[in-house]
Amino acid sequence: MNDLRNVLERCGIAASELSGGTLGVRSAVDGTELARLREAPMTSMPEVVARAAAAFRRWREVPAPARGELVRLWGEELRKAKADIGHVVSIEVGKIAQEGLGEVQEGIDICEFALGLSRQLHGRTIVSERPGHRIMEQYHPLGPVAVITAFNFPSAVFAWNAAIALVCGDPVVFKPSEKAPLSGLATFKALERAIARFGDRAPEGLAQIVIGRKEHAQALVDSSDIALVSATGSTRMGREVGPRVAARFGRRILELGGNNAMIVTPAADLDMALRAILFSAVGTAGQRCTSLRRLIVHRTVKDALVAKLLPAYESLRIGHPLEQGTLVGPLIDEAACDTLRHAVAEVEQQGGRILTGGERVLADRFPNAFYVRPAIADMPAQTELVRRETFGPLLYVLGYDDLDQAIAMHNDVPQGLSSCIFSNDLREVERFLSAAGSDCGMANVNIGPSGAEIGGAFGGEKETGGDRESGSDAWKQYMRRSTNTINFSTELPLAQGIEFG
Ligand code: UN1
Repeated sequence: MNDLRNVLERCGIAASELSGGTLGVRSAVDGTELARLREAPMTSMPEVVARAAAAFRRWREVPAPARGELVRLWGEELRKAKADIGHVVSIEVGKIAQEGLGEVQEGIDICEFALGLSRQLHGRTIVSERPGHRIMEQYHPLGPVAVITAFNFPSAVFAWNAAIALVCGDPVVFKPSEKAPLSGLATFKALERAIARFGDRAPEGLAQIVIGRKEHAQALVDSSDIALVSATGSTRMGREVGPRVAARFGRRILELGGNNAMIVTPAADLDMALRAILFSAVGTAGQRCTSLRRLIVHRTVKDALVAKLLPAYESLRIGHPLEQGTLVGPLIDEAACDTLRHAVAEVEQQGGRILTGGERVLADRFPNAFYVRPAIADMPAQTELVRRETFGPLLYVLGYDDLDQAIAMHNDVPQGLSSCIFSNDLREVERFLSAAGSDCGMANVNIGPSGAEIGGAFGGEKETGGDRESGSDAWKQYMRRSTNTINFSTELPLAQGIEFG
């Protein structure tokens, strides 16, 4: 506990900030209360938004490459604080050390990406049908961006959004998950240090954090001064946020549920598949949006693969996430454990069989925390249970006979985030990547569905929300496009050849 206090202090969070409030923060590792943070009064929400709107009017006039300097400094601060923030993530949400550090590294990576981007916010030049005319497009800053994040990536998802928003000229208002506000706060403090180093060109209110709950998020969602709401969480949350933002014609980026699958064909390297399955199904205790949940295996290799998987699952070291050798930490809380236990109980009701795992473990050592043994369930078909996202380490195994049948099964779920195929057969791989293949936002070959790099666009289709964030051209959603037609002739010809008068 004292150790954590020191780490938090090095992250810029004073001891006085950690007590006296109404938002209790618990460690997923052992259930101890880490802090009682003060929530932003609801009456302050209009001021928060007004400050962001005022900051926007100044920030949009700072040239983009100068804005890039700010994210460069943020990246530096994150580098310096990497071990500390990673530690906070581990203690707060229970990620193993490597994954806590990896999360901060995603933040560093996106800062570097955004720095380069700050000199590449290009529009196009378009030929005009009229003589002496030219058409061009420009991308302008959009306005304040609200970033609403989930517990499972309490640091990185804020960084993905904020780094891009800031170089695009948009102030940010960050509402971290109430289950993981400390990791968010530590990441935010690093941004504040960067802003202090950046100096006067950063307007007051450029980056704000709102510690609070659902109603705080709702106030941002409903505010017409918030130009873009980027929200990560459940499909249930997205169903509420999407229509509310749409009702005021705001923009939104929704990153919702995933039900990610791997197809393993007879042409797969099974040992590689095995390693990929382990990381993507049990990493972060199965609590990534991109976690592997469905294994669709050709019947000729299914038994062989399962025979390799079972001993690997049974030897997984489950425990305190910061102990050497631990591969699986705790679930976030009791509710998550109950959901998993219910799903495990439903497996048999739906004609399946639990092959291993699913039980709570370490309850003696950690009576107030929730560790489970990762589970594998053999399912006769893609039942209602399998089609639903259960946010934990429960992997369904399904058999298939031909690839098109496997792809149909793969796509026959409401979610569409990430997917992959293990095969060394070019035809199978290309079929999976083709228009008739995986319908997900991400489709991988010979790697698992999780652990995407920041350089690609991240997001998915269907109930995942349909939007993209992070790399590639996802930045365009954080800007508004202006199409400009310029006449440098002495005539005034009309488009479409129209004669007027
Ligand atoms: C999430 O689970 O919300 O691709 C984000 C991954 C990570 C990000 C996951 N880079 O698994």
